[in-house]
Amino acid sequence: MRELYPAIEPYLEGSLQVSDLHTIHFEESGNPLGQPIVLLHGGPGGGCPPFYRQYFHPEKWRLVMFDQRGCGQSKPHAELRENTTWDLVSDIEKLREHLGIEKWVVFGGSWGSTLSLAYSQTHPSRCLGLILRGIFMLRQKELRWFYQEGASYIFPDAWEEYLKPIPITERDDMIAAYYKRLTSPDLEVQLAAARAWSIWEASTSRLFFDSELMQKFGESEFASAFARIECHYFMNKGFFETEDQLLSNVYRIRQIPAAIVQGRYDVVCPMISAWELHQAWPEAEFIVVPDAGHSMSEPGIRSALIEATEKLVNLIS
Ligand code: STX
Repeated sequence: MRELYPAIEPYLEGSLQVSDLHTIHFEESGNPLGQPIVLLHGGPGGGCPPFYRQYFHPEKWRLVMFDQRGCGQSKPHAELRENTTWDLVSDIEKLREHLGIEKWVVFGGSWGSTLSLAYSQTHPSRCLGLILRGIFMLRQKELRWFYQEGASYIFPDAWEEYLKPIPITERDDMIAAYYKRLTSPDLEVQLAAARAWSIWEASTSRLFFDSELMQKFGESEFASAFARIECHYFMNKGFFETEDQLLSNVYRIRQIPAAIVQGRYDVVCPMISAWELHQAWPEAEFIVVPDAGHSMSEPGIRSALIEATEKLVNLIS
């Protein structure tokens, strides 16, 4: 089993204005002369906690992390305007150019895998490699499973709490019902919905219940960005042109060295999506962790990610 690398501090932090409205916060850590890698966090709306740095060998990598529009330390907080997948793809390019990086490895889990696929399929020549975890392609069947019916059969107790803010008459479309509340002018209504939405995801992310995660997801700052931004992207079907866009465009990235890491018991992003991606992209290394759920902190996932990252840096160096 691989353990996290020791905690490190960034050697550079900054913000980049990416539109009239949005400024994103970024940082660099590790080795300024190492292989460049960009980490795309989940949600959308999840932000980058400092421990994410510890997945990367600090002498081998030049790690770039940033908070996507509206979350973490990016401003304005929880903003939904000018916030689409394609805005984020263009932010990644702006950041790459700003930092003077020609090509980099792209590392992303969950929504981070969605965005990694969208980015690499748009700018394949900028990608040295891809490490994807907990595959999510934002299709209706994935949203339906987690937010409407499916995951509810595995976590009926947590589901009860997720149902609570929504009256019975509106429960046939939970995402739409949540969207209404998450964008309500009444901030109390917004916050109650944001907390319940976020706690549902925290309750189901791990094989074993984690009270620390529950606490973080229940905090109002975190929950309002996470829930509002996720729900906004899901209402808009990820801003994709077709349901299967990320699968149909795999041909654009097949030549890029890649690893797909998936927990067998991932309830948030069930393995069917990783499996379909693997079938469309047999060249990518496919690693199924037999005793893990969704979270990148689970021991088996953590270990597989560190190993895949180590293997890739040796391949490209
Ligand atoms: N959203 C899954 C996702 O991307 C459907 C995600 N879930 N939790 C996270 O991201 C964080 C741990 C980044 C908050």
